[in-house]
Amino acid sequence: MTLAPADRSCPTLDTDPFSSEVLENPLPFQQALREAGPVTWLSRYGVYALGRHAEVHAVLTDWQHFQSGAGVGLSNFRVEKPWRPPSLLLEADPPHHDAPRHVLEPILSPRALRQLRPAWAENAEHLLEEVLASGAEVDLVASIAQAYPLRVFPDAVGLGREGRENLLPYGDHAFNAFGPANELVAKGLPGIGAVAGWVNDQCARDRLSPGGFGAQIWAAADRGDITHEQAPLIVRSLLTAGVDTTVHGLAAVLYAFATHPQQWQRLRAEPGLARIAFDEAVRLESPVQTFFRTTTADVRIGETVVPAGQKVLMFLGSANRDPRRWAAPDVFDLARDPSGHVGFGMGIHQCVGQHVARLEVEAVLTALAHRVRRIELTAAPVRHHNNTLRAFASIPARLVA
Ligand code: QZP
Repeated sequence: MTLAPADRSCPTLDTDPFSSEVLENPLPFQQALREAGPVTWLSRYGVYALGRHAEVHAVLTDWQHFQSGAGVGLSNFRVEKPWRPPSLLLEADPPHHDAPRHVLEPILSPRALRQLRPAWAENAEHLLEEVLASGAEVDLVASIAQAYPLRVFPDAVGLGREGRENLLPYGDHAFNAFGPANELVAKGLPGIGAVAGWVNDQCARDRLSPGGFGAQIWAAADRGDITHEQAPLIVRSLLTAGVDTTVHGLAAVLYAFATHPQQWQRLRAEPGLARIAFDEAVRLESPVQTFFRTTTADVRIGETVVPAGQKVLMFLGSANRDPRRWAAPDVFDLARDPSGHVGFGMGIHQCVGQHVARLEVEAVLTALAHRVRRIELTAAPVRHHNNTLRAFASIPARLVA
C-alpha cells in the first residue's frame, strides 16, 4: 500500500477519525477536515477524505469515477478478501448493481408500504402505552429506538421468531467492518461466525413467510428479474442495512427532541411535521457517518489530482453540518428545509430502504405526539461507538404524559 499521495498539493491530517476520541465527539475533527480544504490526505490510513457538502455530493453522484465495486469500506476488494461475500447492491456498480436495485425498489416503495401503515401506527401506539405504563423514566434507546423497529421490521421481512437477537449484533459488526480493523472490529469477531450463520440461514426461501419483503425478493427471482443465486444475498442486504440504521435514526430524532423542547411543542401542534423532523434529525446526527468510494481513473477534486485506485472517504456527517451549505448547521430546526442532506446518500445508491425508515419513525413520532407533553433527559446520554454509525447506547429520559 502506498501511504504517500502521488500529488502532494492537498493538505494532510494525521488524526485517526476512527479513534474512540473522535467517535465520542466527531464534530471538532469534522470542522478541521472541512477547513483544511476540499480534499485532505489522511496519513493514518492512506486515503483521501472529503468533509464539505459540495465534494461529498459530487462524489456520491459520480459512480463512473468513484466506484463501489472495490468495497465501500477501507478495505480494497481488489487487494483484500472481504469478510463476507460482497453485497450485490452496496458493493456493486452498474450494470451488475441495477437488477438487484430494480427488484428492491418497488418492494420498498411508498406505494407498496401503504398497506403496512395502519398496523405500524397501531403498533407504535401499543408500544408507547406499554412504555408509559412501565414508569415515567425510561431509556429511549432500549424501550423505543430498538424496541419499535424490532417489532415491525423482522415481521415485514417475513423472518421467524427465533434468533432475532442476532440482528443488531450482525449490523453492528457489518458497520464496524467498513472501517479499519481496530478494537471495535476485534470485539465482534469471536461471535460473528454464529451470528452471520444465523443471518445467512434466514435468507433461504423456506425460512421467509409468504407476502413479506423476503418472499417478494424470491418471487422476483422466479420471474427472472434476478437469479435464484442472487435472491438470498438481496435478502441479506435488508437484514444488514435495515435494522441498526433505523434504530440509530430513531434514537437521533428522539435525542434531538429531548434536547430541543420548543421543537417538540412545534411537532405536537403540527404532527404533520414528523417527516421533516426525521430528515432534519438525520441531517444533524447522520446515523451513517462515513463510507468510501474507490477512484476508477485519475480525478481532480479541487486543485488535487487523486490517482486511480485510491480510496476516498466521504464524511456524510460533516457534509450535513457544512456551514457552506447550511445556515446554523448545528441547530435542530423544523423550520428549515433539510432536503439535500446526504444522510441517506445521493445518486444511484441512495438508500433504497429510506421509505421503510420514514414510515417507522413517522409512526413512533405520531404516537409520541399524541401522548407525551414533554421529553426530558434525566442523565447524560451514553454514546455507542461504531466505525460507521453515530449511535447511542442509552438516552435516559422522562416522558411526561
Ligand atoms: C449496509 C448491504 C450506509 C450503507 C453502508 C448501509 C448498507 C447498505 C446496504 C448493505 C449494507 O447491501 O449489505
